[in-house]
Amino acid sequence: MPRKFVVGGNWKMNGDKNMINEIINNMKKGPLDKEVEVIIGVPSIYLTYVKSIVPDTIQVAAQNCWKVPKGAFTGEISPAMLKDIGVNWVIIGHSERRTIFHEDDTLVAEKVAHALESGMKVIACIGETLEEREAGKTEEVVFRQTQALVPAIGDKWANVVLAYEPVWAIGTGKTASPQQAQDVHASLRNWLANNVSAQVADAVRIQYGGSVTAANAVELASCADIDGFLVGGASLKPEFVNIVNATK
Ligand code: G2H
Repeated sequence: MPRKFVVGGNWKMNGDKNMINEIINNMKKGPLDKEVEVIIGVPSIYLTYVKSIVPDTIQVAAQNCWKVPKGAFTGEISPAMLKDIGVNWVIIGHSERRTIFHEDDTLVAEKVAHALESGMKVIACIGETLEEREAGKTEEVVFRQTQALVPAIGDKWANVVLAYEPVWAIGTGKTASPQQAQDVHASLRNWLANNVSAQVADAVRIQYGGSVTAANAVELASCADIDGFLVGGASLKPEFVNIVNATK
């Protein structure tokens, strides 16, 4: 079965109500390719507001969550709370969480496991730093990050999208070339075939993330193993519509 193209917008810690209204109005005008799954990652404080103004065709994600349902974890939100307000997707393990907030492979895996057990869908992020790429360790790093997720995901791969985001390409204006991205996506799929199953390798969608824009999206989208994007800066701009429509 062909993999459905999936484009996520990761607003990060950006936006206010005025800006959100503009972004959503622009997406409503679109038109957005109906064959593409669209998920916007919204700051937690605006999730309820965004849910109240988006059409059902646009799904909403949190950008993080904690690893248990409730308790003394000041400042955190749980998958149970997200589900309570109708949010079914969460981005976990973004490199900004891993780097700035020191989330390691183990914590990321625990969060993924709990989110999936709670019935949520997860965009799980992986990717190497520039130093790791230059040391020839790209595959070692992304395989290690993915390996940590395997027991956490168990048999719930249908509810997971992998986002390959080379850290050196995030918010830097430096995009991985289509060949660089395709090579890593193909290696990941091969690793999944050998370490999980051929069925999972074939079915799981792998997004590319890192300075995706309307100008580079079409070429990246034409690569065989790139099944969508996780878009940061450009998801706040009107060009997000063009990125969603990159396979048209
Ligand atoms: C990578 C991406 C979105 P940007 O972090 O997750 O951001 O497109 O701004 O590089």
